[in-house]
Amino acid sequence: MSLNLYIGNKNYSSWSLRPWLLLKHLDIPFTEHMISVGGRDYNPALRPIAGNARVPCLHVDRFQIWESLAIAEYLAERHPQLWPADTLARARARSISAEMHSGFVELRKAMPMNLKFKLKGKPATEAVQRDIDRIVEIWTEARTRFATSAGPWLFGDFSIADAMFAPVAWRFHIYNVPLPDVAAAYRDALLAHPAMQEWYAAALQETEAHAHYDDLAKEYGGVR
Ligand SMILES: N[C@@H](CCC(=O)N[C@@H](CS)C(=O)NCC(=O)O)C(=O)O
Repeated sequence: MSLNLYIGNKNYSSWSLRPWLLLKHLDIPFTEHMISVGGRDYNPALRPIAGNARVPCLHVDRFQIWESLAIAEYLAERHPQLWPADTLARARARSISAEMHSGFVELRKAMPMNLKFKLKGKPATEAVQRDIDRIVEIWTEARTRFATSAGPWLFGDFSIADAMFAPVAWRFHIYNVPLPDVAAAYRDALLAHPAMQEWYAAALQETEAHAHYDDLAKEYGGVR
């Protein structure tokens, strides 16, 4: 069986990071194909690669699986450890993964992933702060109520929920978002994951630039 993962630019494509991280975490061999994406609404060049004309898309042999959460579920069917073993913990992990997949639009718009930056930051608008507060609440509940094993992840052991929130850790880091201790420790654990560091190092090598993302740096006080 061959696995081919189509992803966007590592510097910008936060959706692509999620399944890539899961495959790396599981140490599953796969072939990576990078497609240039600029966050456009519709990109016809992606149609032959993914039914939804978006990346990421996993090709299992020649069968396409698109949408990051659907790819994660496909992997979890083969590697059940990607969801917590306890039924209620698993339900909570699914709730927060789905919430991440469909929500936090204000945070995403205001703080796009752009790994070449580490900015001074600025006070968040009310709507963005609401998203940040909700993420802090989710992380804190998972870490204090559900993380029963010694691992630093939301549910103790690394799960799909961690992959879903991984780009948020970069956003908080890039835009210098102040966090309470539990959330800050979890952000740092995510940033230190070897696969996150591998993605980051590759992103820094990329030369493609998109002004609509890069110009935001000025709004956030420039580089730290
Ligand atoms: N809901 C989708 C979102 C995927 C998405 O929006 N991908 C962006 C890149 S991060 C894309 O393919 N954009 C097309 C383009 O910019 O050309 C998922 O979870 O996979």
